[in-house]
Amino acid sequence: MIQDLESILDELEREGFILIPGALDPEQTEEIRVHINQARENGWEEGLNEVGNMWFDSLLDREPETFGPLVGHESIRPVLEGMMGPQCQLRSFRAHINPGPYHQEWHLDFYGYWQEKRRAEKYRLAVPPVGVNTTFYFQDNGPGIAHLKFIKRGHTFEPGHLEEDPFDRAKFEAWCEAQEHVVIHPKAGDCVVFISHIPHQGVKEDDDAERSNVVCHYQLTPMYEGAWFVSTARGYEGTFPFATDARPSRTPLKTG
Ligand SMILES: O=C(O)CCC(=O)C(=O)O
Repeated sequence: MIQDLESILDELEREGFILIPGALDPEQTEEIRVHINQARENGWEEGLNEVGNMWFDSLLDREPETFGPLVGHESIRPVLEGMMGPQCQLRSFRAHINPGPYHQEWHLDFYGYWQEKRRAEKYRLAVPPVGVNTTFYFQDNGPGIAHLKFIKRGHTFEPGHLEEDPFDRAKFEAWCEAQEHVVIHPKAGDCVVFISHIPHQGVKEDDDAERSNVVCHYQLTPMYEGAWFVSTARGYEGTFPFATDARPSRTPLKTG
């Protein structure tokens, strides 16, 4: 339960992330953990990449009764609403399993953020798009098991080389390694809320540990199809979890 919302929002803005302990109760955590594993047994994954991340993009559509409650989940709703209000839009929904060794590349989910920000500055009415991740964990990521690492306040400055050489991974990794880091150890049921353009990296310290998570990406303004983001947008219909109809109800026109 969120106690002091304003200080949480301040921390998210200042540090680029916050950890909400116990966002899911143990029953819901277990139910979703089991369904993610079943999805793998069913062969529903989109792929397994070279750093050990298996991803699933279809679970919200396949099993909305299990996965739907994670969208704008009541435990994190005040944070999402406090940051974005009714314009908060679900951009994409992706589950992950790390079946074996896992050492994620340093990355920004919203790689194109700084590019879009520069673009927006050229136009009088344009505002840069921004993204927020809510990543739910289904196992304990304690020391010796796994962690999530951020570049300290890495949402406030542009990564070196990203503008001139966006595809030079070695340069980017070296730059990220040279920065100051913050390491966190989310537990089963915890949710990490973070600004989508903060550089981060998930790692398994114990190759044999079971590990899975679900990431809901939110955005504040619709982004054009080509914006450089880690996942593909779901589209428009049904993607505003907090919006209510703002139109005043119709009153008859006066005549005569
Ligand atoms: O903990 C992890 O494996 C990394 C999570 C991640 O990349 C994300 O939430 O976008």
